Amino acid sequence: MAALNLNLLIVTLIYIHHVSLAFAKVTLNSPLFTDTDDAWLSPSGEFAFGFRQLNDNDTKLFMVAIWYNMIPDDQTVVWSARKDNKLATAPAGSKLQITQEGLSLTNPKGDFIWTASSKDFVSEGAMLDSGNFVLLNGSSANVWQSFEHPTDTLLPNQSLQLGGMLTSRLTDTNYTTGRFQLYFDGGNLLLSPLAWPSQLRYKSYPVIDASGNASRLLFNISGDIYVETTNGNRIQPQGQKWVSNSSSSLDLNPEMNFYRATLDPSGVFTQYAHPRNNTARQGWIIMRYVPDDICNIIFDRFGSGSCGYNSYCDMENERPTCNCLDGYSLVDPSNQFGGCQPNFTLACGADVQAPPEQLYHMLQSSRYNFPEADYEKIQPYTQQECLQSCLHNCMCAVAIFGLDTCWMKRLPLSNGRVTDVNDHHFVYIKIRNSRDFYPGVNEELPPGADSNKEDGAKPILMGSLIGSLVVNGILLATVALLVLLKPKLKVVVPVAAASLLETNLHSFSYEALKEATWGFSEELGRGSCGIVYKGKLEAEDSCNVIAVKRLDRLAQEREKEFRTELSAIGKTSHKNLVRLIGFCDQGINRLLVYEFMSNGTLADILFGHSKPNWNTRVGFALGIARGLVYLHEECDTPIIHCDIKPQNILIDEHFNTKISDFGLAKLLLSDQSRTNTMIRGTRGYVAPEWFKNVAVTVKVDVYSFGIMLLEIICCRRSVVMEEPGEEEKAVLADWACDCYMEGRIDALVENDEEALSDKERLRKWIKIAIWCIHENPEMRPTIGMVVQMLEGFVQVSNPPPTFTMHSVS
Ligand SMILES: *[C@@H]1O[C@H](CO)[C@@H](O)[C@H](O)[C@H]1NC(C)=O
Ligand SMILES: *[C@@H]1O[C@H](CO)[C@@H](O)[C@H](O)[C@H]1NC(C)=O
Ligand SMILES: *[C@@H]1O[C@H](CO)[C@@H](O)[C@H](O)[C@H]1NC(C)=O
Ligand SMILES: *[C@@H]1O[C@H](CO)[C@@H](O)[C@H](O)[C@H]1NC(C)=O
Ligand SMILES: *[C@@H]1O[C@H](CO)[C@@H](O)[C@H](O)[C@H]1NC(C)=O
Ligand SMILES: *[C@@H]1O[C@H](CO)[C@@H](O)[C@H](O)[C@H]1NC(C)=O
Ligand SMILES: *[C@@H]1O[C@H](CO)[C@@H](O)[C@H](O)[C@H]1NC(C)=O
Ligand SMILES: *[C@@H]1O[C@H](CO)[C@@H](O)[C@H](O)[C@H]1NC(C)=O
Ligand SMILES: *[C@@H]1O[C@H](CO)[C@@H](O)[C@H](O)[C@H]1NC(C)=O
Ligand SMILES: CC(=O)N[C@H]1CO[C@H](CO)[C@@H](O)[C@@H]1O
Repeated sequence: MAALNLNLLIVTLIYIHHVSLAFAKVTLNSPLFTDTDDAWLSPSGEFAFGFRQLNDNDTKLFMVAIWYNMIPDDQTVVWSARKDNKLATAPAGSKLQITQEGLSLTNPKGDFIWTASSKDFVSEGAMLDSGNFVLLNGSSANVWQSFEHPTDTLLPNQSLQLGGMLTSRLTDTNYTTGRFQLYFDGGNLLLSPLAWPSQLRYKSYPVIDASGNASRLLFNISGDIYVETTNGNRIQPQGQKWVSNSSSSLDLNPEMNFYRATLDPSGVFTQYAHPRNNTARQGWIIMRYVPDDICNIIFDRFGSGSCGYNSYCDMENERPTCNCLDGYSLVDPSNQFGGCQPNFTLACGADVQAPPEQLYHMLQSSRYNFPEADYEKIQPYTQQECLQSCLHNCMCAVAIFGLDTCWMKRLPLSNGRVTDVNDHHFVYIKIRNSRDFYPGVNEELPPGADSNKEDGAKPILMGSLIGSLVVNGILLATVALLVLLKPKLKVVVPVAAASLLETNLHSFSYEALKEATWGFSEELGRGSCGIVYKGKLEAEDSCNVIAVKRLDRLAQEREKEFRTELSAIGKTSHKNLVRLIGFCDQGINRLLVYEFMSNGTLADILFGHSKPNWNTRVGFALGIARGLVYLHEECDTPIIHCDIKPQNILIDEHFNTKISDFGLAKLLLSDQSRTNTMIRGTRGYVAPEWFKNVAVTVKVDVYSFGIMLLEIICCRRSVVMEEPGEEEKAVLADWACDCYMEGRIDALVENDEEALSDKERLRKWIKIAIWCIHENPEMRPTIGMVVQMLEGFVQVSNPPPTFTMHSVS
């Protein structure tokens, strides 16, 4: 809200200092332009008519408006030009002028944006002290007046005729037409939410029930507001918050106060007062309003209700406010009525096959309800059963439990409102766990969580939103990194090809990277292409840890390709790929700057002291496969990794797998003989076609993935020196094929209870791995197919028995 007020202030401040011309009457052909700050003022100077810049510096758009011109700091707009009930916006350079035909707004090219036309010839215009802008004919009769085309506000001495209506604006500072309308229908004054863009009116609420006899709504000159009926009666709005003059202390005095009545962005029709003597600077005061409680009045099967979707309405300080559910945030942060969205994905089919307990928790709340969002009502049911059902149902976003009944609710949630707090109303919101996907790895569960899985107890976290904050923090950090990198670091002027500029890669100077890595002092590891160092990029108010890879010298003819290759890598962006932040290409130095992954490589984890549990490994395999699908099938040009192995898979702090070093193998391996490559230690992962005279395709990665999938399943390296007598196990691929053919896959995961209890998947995944390591590349599935099989969407046929002959030499 502070931001909104500030914006309002900025806009109004601009205007207050510049309005200069004062005309009571406006003659023909004396135009106003957007680029001057002139306006047409009323004789007293109280009201002004002219251009107002929309609160948006980028696009420089303007509207035509009437505003209070004498209230310092608050030049409240009371009218704006609308066409088909939509705000007429004018680009810079537009012109507003009165001609014989009427009032016209034209863009710099002379096209009409908006007109107020009259059948009579117009001879002049006038901004009146009442706030009415009028066009007059030769005998000074009104032929057009702004009072007859109200937008969202009525002023004293203005009336709303039977065909008229008020339509709210979107927010206090955004004059685009909003969601509510006040209008006459069947002789009564009604309020309805609107369905954009057709402006269909949803279910209406009577603001003034005149038994069908209303003839107009009058804001009389003394400041009172009522409907006049056909037979001369006056009927006040009905509601406890609409105090009428006679019955109470309401003190109407137009000599002392300005008045206005506005259909607010929230849908509340409110009468405001502002003292004319503004020494107190207290702003507009709410005098009275109708309906009393819009939060509960607006209710329909269609539309979002009084607030936007996924938010609930509450009356606070005489105003409705819209609040997002915990874990949700505003779709448009500047519009509290615009609805909320979850901070996480919540959808069927969007998840890996992990138990929902590991992905979500149910946050308990109590105060509100969404009466129209139910899709299931289960009765009788217990509270525990209710929240379990919601947790396990991918469609369920919120569960409400009362007495013995469970209501399951789906998105988008509508008609959100606060309910009376009682002991029999429980709200459970499904929220994504912070440690994306596999908290089981990390035994520390947040406080209040019940970690005992055996008896079916559930991780219900009370009030803990740390999760999404952490995830978002990381997102923000990434953005901040990109934004902050620029100013402080010595960025070498890129002499790069246009293709590199399309990426977000930063070109670093060698000196900058040397400094960032403390002179290449902290070695993180040695890969096939070079040595990796830890480093830190310091920006104004943050610092970011990076990994800098210093590449071995490239062969002469490869130098050219370096940038081409980089531009392909630089454009990649996937959650299972390590992000390349920038590079250095200076003299003989070739360095790559990556985001730093805190938790080492898959090899460290897989072959380390304690085995990661089965579900974690399942997640690892799926993540890697998805990253490969992206490289092979979703990039502009397919990227073959050529060196898939656990040492090249990094793990971030949320236990997501990230493929690293992609795209480089091609660059770096080609000047070495293939024999060398094999000797370099990736033996066991290399597809047989490397040794033959056939083209190397994306299928080499599928082969390596197959080997790695076996390693992930079995938690052991692809080739090990076995004890005498155990030689059959030395080469994992052969051993796995043997075990599969002989029907003893249990041996592959000996003692891994979790894997053994997921036997179906175990068998299927071993079959997939065997298909992946088929001798003939054409027989191997594509990685996209592999993902579908891993996820269980596609049947896996039995691999042919020839596989038993498979061998890595
Ligand atoms: C007003 O809101 C509309 C709809 O959200 C948006 O397109 C427009 O840019 C906003 N205008 C300003 C000035 O913020
Ligand atoms: C908009 O532009 C004005 C004048 O150039 C400037 O003073 C103001 O700070 C800008 N506002 C925003 C929000 O950028
Ligand atoms: C101006 O309008 C009034 C009312 O419509 C009409 O009586 C009068 O003749 C018009 N005068 C001129 C000069 O058109
Ligand atoms: C009020 O409106 C009437 C016509 O609707 C007009 O004749 C009168 O001059 C107005 N009074 C003031 C003070 O503006
Ligand atoms: C509305 O008009 C009808 C018929 O003209 C009359 O019977 C009824 O009393 C009127 N109601 C009000 C509230 O004036
Ligand atoms: C305005 O309405 C109030 C209350 O209905 C009434 O007392 C007052 O006389 C009206 N003023 C005029 C100018 O009609
Ligand atoms: C409305 O209130 C004002 C000031 O309290 C008083 O002068 C006026 O007579 C009242 N009108 C009615 C209709 O009660
Ligand atoms: C405005 O109010 C202040 C104090 O309330 C008073 O001193 C001042 O004279 C008033 N000004 C006018 C123009 O009434
Ligand atoms: C996510 O949700 C939390 C809690 O509702 C909120 O505070 C935070 O701003 C949201 N973050 C984003 C990036 O939407
Ligand atoms: C450096 C680092 O963040 N290591 C973490 C890796 O993951 C384990 C388990 O979640 C953490 O305990 C380590 O702190």
